[in-house]
Amino acid sequence: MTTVSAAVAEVIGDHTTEVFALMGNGNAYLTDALARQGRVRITALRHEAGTVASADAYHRVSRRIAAATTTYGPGYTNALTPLAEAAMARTPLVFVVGGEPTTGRRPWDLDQAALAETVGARSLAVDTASPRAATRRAFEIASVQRRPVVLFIPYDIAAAEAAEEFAGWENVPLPAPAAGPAEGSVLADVAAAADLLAASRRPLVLAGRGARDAAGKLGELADRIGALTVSSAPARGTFAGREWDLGVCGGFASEDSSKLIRQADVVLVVGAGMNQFTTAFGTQFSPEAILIQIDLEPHPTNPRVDRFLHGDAETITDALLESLAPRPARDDRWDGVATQARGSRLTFSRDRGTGLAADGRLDPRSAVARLNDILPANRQVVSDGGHFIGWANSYFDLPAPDSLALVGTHFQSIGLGFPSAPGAVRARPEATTVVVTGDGGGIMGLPDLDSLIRTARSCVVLVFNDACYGAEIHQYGSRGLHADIMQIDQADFTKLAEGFGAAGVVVQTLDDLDAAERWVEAGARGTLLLDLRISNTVVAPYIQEIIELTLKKD
Ligand SMILES: Cc1ncc(C[n+]2csc(CCOP(=O)(O)OP(=O)(O)O)c2C)c(N)n1
Repeated sequence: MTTVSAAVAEVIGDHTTEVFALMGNGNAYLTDALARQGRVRITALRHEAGTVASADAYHRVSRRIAAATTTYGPGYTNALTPLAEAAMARTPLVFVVGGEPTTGRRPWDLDQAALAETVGARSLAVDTASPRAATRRAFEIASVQRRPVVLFIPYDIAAAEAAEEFAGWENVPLPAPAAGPAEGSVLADVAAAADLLAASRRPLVLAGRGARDAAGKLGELADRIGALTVSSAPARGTFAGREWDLGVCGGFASEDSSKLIRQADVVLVVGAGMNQFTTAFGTQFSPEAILIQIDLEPHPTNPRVDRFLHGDAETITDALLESLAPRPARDDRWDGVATQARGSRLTFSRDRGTGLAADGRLDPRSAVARLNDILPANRQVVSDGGHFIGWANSYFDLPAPDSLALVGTHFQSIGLGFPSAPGAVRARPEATTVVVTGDGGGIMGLPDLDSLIRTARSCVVLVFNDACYGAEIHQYGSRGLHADIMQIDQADFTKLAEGFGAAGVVVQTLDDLDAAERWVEAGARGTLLLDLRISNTVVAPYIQEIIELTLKKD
């Protein structure tokens, strides 16, 4: 006999090789079936947040779909924060959860479908008649609509016999992707956008994660019209090694790059959501600049957009290339204004600090600048949220697109660094994974430091340990709010890492980073945690911008 859970597991195995799981009453038969069928790799997480966060990170890095699974009730609610993040980030994933019995709710059952809807996910429940078709439909909806889908297996039918399938679910129409403008109007928009780009004196191409497949063509387009290129933080690496690239756009841009970005008169924004980081809270582009956005979203994602082209990046870039005549190649793009951008020299014109800050603690800029030189070039970064994101985001070279997973930024959640890291490790096992977190977010996501250490072949954890919730100190402590609640007792993360079986080093001076050099020389194997005892007196420029904007509003 095939149980409902075994039928669901079969279809999961048809769609993915990766399942991120924590078991309980609601999914015990499913995890059993997955393990017995042996078609997927099951990565065990220690907190349910990690199941969904890892499936999300797996997709962000590999662009392939993964599944997550937890029990019902508290297992499910524990995963709601990363589920909201995945929905906001438009990450396709299937999250299989125990559901209320078909006979009705028990005292401890919640309206789980309503919770899914509240956080922006779709949901459906399997039945005994067509569990395979329902599971297939869940994967289809996730892929077509680019969103997480929660698939409930009602508790009382998890181990019941699954019928031979009948076509029921195939007859339920698949929800269409959100509609955009009609085809003819897109062509007219392409022609208008091409005219604007052709007439531009200082064109700039800004690539986001949605531009990955169009990266080569966008480079061609930039050369054809004499544009500079730049990318959003998560898309860093899109133009790696290209001349005339300004690195990252917005709050994490180097000062020199930022000045040039502000001089662009036409900005072609491709597959970038233009959030507050990319736009540096609205200050990154000249108020006179014309913004043209190409995106899969049906509507512009920022009110600054002047022209919107709905569609996929590659197709529309092709159409633009067809419409744009080459300009004579020039070594002085932007009429000579941008010659410093040649050879990407601007990206790392950064202040490296002097090792220690005035209070005697480590200067984070000096530490990341040295680590950028030490750590293997084949690397990917997984980042938690907090003040510290300014450091790795600004100072680390990344080799290729999708080398930075920032799970948490869409929902503005901290604490998802460790939970998402195992997913990134599974997606790119050959790279050294560099996980960056604060002491606040690190402690919040601590259970899955264990999962990370168990999973990673080559991993460095950087804890920006300033013994406080730094972002809050800078934003609210600086305005006179009581700061006691913003402090964190000095934690020793090396002891925590050792408890989970990894090596750790407390880093108080730049010389202490020699340990990282030795680790790399020895083959960069296993997990090394560097507990960076940084000063909270060095404030990242992007936070400075937030403070200044808030002060202006007050
Ligand atoms: C889940 C969640 N809780 C609280 C916050 C509010 N918050 C934003 S940044 C931050 C401080 C983060 O501290 P830490 O991880 O130590 O990094 P730091 O800011 O010190 O670099 C807090 C509490 C949030 N964004 N998400």
